[in-house]
Formats: sequence, structure tokens, C-alpha cells
Amino acid sequence: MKNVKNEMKPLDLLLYLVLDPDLCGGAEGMVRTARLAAENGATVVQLRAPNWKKRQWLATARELKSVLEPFGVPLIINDHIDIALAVDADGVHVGQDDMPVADVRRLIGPDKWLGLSVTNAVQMAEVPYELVDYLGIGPVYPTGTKSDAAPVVGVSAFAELVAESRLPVVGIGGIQVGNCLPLVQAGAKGVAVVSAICGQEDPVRATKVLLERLKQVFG
Ligand code: TZP
Ligand code: MG
Repeated sequence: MKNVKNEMKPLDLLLYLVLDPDLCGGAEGMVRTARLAAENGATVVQLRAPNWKKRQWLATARELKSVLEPFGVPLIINDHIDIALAVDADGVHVGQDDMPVADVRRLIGPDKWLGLSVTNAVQMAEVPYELVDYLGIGPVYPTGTKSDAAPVVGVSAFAELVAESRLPVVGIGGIQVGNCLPLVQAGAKGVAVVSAICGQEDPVRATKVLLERLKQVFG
């Protein structure tokens, strides 16, 4: 069954925060940012730390899970299936070069969310829809946050990819309060942001302002 996992609560992709250790000032800053964002309306939090060792992953994932649980905000783990299973996270997000989704799904079982990054039409045509719960499409705009990001997709190609998708889509890459609306107007269910919240002087305000803008479309 799609989108009714975790005790029948649908996955709300509206404001999807992806944590970055550098921008947040390490693990402590990530946990703090996640708590403030969850408290103020972020709907999903992903732990992403490409350069971390497993011990750090495990400790921080565990802490994030306990911080997010009271807000009912799901914790998604980037890449590391073992960490997601160890802390009983709500799901996993993988990219095109990570473990194939068939293997991920077999390992995490039917009850956890599985997100997949898609950056172009070829990848879109190959999405195994029955195994995946949502797609992250991007980078929609230029981003300085991911050094190995795929070429920029742009809003019109993004809209075409969303139209092709049979799964809910979240846009990612360079998304700020001033440029998020075209993506949800194109049919995205929400936006995934890193630097628009992580490392902002006032993450509470950054979260609120983004949400307010998104709600102009979703009401
Ligand atoms: N995947 C595609 S772009 C990106 C990731 C993780 C980084 C997005 O960061 P920002 O700061 O929101 O542009
Ligand atoms: Mg990855």
C-alpha cells in the first residue's frame, strides 16, 4: 500500500528539510536545527552526511529520532540502510549511484518510506514505481551545497518530469523562499531544502517563511 505507512499517516512532503553538517555546525547544530524546524512546521527531516563515519551517523540518527518523534515528523536516512534499520528510522532516501531500490526495499521491508533521486527523463522512465514512495527531482536551480550535483534541471524540465511521474515529487536544489512557488505550481507536493534552513541565522523564521509561501498554493 502506498503512502499509508507508519500507522496510516501519509507522508507529507510539503517542507522537507535535508540536514547538512557543515552548514549546521556539526551534529549538535543539526539536531538543534531539526528540532526548531520540526517545531515550526517542517514535515520531513532527512539526515545526510556524506563524509561521516558510521558511529557518528548512528549516534546522530538516534538523537534525531527521539527529537522528531514528539512532533510526528518522520526521519529519513540518506544512503545508509543499516543506520535506518538500527535506529528504526521512518525511511531511506537513495540516489542513482546508491544501492538499487530493489535491494533497499528488500532490506527495509514494506513499512518504511523509500525515496529516490531523479535528475533527468531517462532516469524517470526507469523508476520502479511499485518499490518507491516518492521522488526527489533536481537540482532544479543551481546549488552550492552539493559539489557533485547533476546538471541543473530548470523549472520547465522539472514541470515535465513531474507530469511524467506517477509518484509524489519533491523538488530539490537551490530552493529558497523566492523561487519555491513555481515548483509546487508545477505539481510538486513540496520542496526539499538544505541551505534555506541549515545555517540560517534564524532557522525558525526561515522555516516559517517557507511554509507560509508554500501554503499560498496548498491553502
Ligand atoms: N541533491 C540535489 S541538490 C542537493 C541535494 C542534496 C543540495 C540542495 O541544497 P540547497 O542548499 O537546498 O541548494
Ligand atoms: Mg546518495
